[in-house]
Amino acid sequence: MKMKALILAGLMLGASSAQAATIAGWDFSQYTDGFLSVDGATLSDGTLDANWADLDTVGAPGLGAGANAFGDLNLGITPTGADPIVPTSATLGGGSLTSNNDTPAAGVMDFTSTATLQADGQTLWNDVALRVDSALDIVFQASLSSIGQIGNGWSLQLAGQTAALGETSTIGAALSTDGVNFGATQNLSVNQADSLLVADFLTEGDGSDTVFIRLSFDGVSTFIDNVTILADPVVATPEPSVALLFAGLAGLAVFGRRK
Ligand SMILES: [Ca+2]
Ligand SMILES: [Ca+2]
Repeated sequence: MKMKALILAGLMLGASSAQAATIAGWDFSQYTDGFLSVDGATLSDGTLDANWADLDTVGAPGLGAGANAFGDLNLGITPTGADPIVPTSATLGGGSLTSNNDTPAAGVMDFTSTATLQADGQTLWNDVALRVDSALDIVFQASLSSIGQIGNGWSLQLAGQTAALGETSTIGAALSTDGVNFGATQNLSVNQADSLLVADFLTEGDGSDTVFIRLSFDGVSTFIDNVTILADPVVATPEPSVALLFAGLAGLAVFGRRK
């Protein structure tokens, strides 16, 4: 019986989860309307923590406090006050984009859960999207390393819209596992409609606990919002030698109890 239980536990350890989780998400609501400042503080260093993460268990699960351990945004610029990236409520529909609202926590809690977000530690909540006005790159990093897991089936979802009626733009989305070498580039087409954009990286990045996704903008003014990086999180399987060691220790424990 004990051996059966051990085998069953081993099978469960190796099993993958059934559904993709939002590893890290950004709604940009920490930014001040019109300026790259965070929670009313002075201009930041061009980085922003994720404020959504399905696997966050601190306080309210899935968002706010604790979510920062799962993701970082790097704008690639040092904010100066006259930046080509502007948090703005002056979108075509006003305020945040609404596409991709229901991605976090598989729709259980969505990007409109602002009261919960603030109750879980976020000081300000501003109804803004990011407007990108120049040809530049922004890199989003998502990581499961804080909980010792790896991800398979990495993908990106975000809401996108051009800043002027009748305009079209293209966002290139590329994946990296080291933050240096990017590949598997996919082109996302943006138009005046607030639309869900998806880049599925299939097996690129499988088995990695951390991925970097670079968005390359073409210079046409474009809004983005509710950026999410998803994957199937899996408990990292020990190396064979480590697994054998654990099996040996388990055998010793059983033997010890029988004595
Ligand atoms: Ca939380
Ligand atoms: Ca927003």
